[in-house]
Amino acid sequence: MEEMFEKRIPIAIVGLEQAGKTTLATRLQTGKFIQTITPTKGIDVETVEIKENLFQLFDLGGQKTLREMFWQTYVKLSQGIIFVIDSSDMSKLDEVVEWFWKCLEWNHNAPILILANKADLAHIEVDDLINKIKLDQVLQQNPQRSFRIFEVSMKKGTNLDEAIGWFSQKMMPILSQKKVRLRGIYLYLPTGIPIASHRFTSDASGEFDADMVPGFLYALDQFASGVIGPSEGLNTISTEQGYILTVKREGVMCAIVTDKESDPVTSRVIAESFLTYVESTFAKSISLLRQKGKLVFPKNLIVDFLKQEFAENVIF
Ligand SMILES: Nc1nc2c(ncn2[C@@H]2O[C@H](COP(=O)(O)OP(=O)(O)OP(=O)(O)O)[C@@H](O)[C@H]2O)c(=O)[nH]1
Ligand SMILES: [Mg+2]
Repeated sequence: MEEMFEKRIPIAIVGLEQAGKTTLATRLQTGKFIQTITPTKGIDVETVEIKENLFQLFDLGGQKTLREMFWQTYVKLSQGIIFVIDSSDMSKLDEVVEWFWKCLEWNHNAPILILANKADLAHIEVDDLINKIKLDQVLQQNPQRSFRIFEVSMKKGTNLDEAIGWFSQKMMPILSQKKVRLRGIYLYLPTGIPIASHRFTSDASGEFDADMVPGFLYALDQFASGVIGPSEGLNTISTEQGYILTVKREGVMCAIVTDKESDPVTSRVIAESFLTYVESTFAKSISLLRQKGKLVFPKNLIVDFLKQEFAENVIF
């Protein structure tokens, strides 16, 4: 039987507008070149399977306002970065370099695949690009970092297998080593109605009624949407003590509270997997809850799930 919930490795696809990010994401999903019709307006999230590993691709919009709004959060959260460059457009190179180095600063560890795209058009040579980006300085920042540049054409598919092959090899489950110390998990409806929760500590946070947490997060989300604008459903609240991370799906949400030593990427993967599991197993219960306010979930839902799926990651 196919596993119902699997760990997905988060990957940020970044690059300026028109670079070919969405073209890459669609190619990875469908295996073919599909002409994109519109620029990405925010973030598109796709799950793709590459060499038996599941990757969650964050296809980020490349327009300047979108870069400023979203890139940092997603680059930080990702375990791998794909930086796409339109090598046929010399006029934007300075901007490319600037944003490339911002990404490296935001995430010192993730492997980076650089794609010099549109090799089917007249384009800058890879060696010139390497000089321009100052790629030789990447290792000064972190001698352990994996990075490589490939000249590709997303349109023709040239060199893409090689590039993705290299990248997926670098991405082999880094995940299994990462640890998370959980304080609590909260499952709730997007309207803030609690479904299930589990708390792992009896410290200060224990003074809170667990059922209040979703309502509070809902209110906070509403507040943020009002002040900043609607969010795409993934937010991390970071405090000196730790993280509160919320993941939004259509019918259900999950918040994970961890200490600050915990790996936020792994926390997010746990939350995503948990939601996938809940959605696929309890779809009926969720709609019952939404319609009739009735609760029919197994008592140890959360702990059973964690022990079965993330025993090597979660410190109980
Ligand atoms: N000639 C050529 N055109 C390409 C290639 N890859 C992408 N394009 C075209 O470049 C344009 C932009 O591609 P997108 O994938 O939408 O670019 P993007 O990086 O997602 O852009 P934003 O969403 O605005 O950030 C589209 O018209 C693509 O068909 C390529 O390898 N060669
Ligand atoms: Mg796009």
